[in-house]
Amino acid sequence: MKLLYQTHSPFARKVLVFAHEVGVAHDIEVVHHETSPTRRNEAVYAQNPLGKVPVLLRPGASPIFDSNVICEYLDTLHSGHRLIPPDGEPRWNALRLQAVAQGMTEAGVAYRWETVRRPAELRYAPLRDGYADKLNASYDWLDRNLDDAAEVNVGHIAVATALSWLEFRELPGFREARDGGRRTRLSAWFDAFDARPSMKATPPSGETHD
Ligand SMILES: N[C@@H](CCC(=O)N[C@@H](CS)C(=O)NCC(=O)O)C(=O)O
Repeated sequence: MKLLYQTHSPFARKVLVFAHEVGVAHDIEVVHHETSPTRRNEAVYAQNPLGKVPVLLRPGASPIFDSNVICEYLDTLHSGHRLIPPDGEPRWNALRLQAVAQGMTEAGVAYRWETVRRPAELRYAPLRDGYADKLNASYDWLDRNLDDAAEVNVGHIAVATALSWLEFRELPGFREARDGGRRTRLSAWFDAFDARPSMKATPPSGETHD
């Protein structure tokens, strides 16, 4: 299989960390692609009408895209412990956690448009502040609600890769709360997760090309 990837995409990294965690990374050839809504990448558009990575190319089968869907697929390729719990509260907790992570990453991308990516005269500060609110509220929610005692699941992978990217891009930080307090539980959980071999094997790097 080939994974259309980007070394600085949190969504693509989520998929690759997942692949490492379930033991299928050795079956995947990682191919870096630059993508941006302002710079069309024909090779990516040929596989995904949204022009976004990650995309998983399977021999003799159709491409799969969106990190959530690729993770679902990868979870069918192994016989070990499922990282997407099949049913019950563990499933809803894992998927809810993944949804928060997706939303944080999307808010982070949007925040960057309003701070560094858009030409200065087109930036809109209220929108930037609105996205910062979403990030801070999500960090607070995670500090209270992250099920750090549960077995590793897709939600944990999504949150860890999101937080790592938010820190890599120096976006509003998750360690310090706005009232000056520290989100110690979330920080400790992240630092422990970040030490896993799957995270160490997939360090983020590179700049965005718009
Ligand atoms: N919901 C998608 C988001 C993927 C995404 O936004 N990828 C970014 C890279 S971080 C991208 O390729 N953006 C190009 C664009 O927006 O045109 C997923 O979870 O895979």
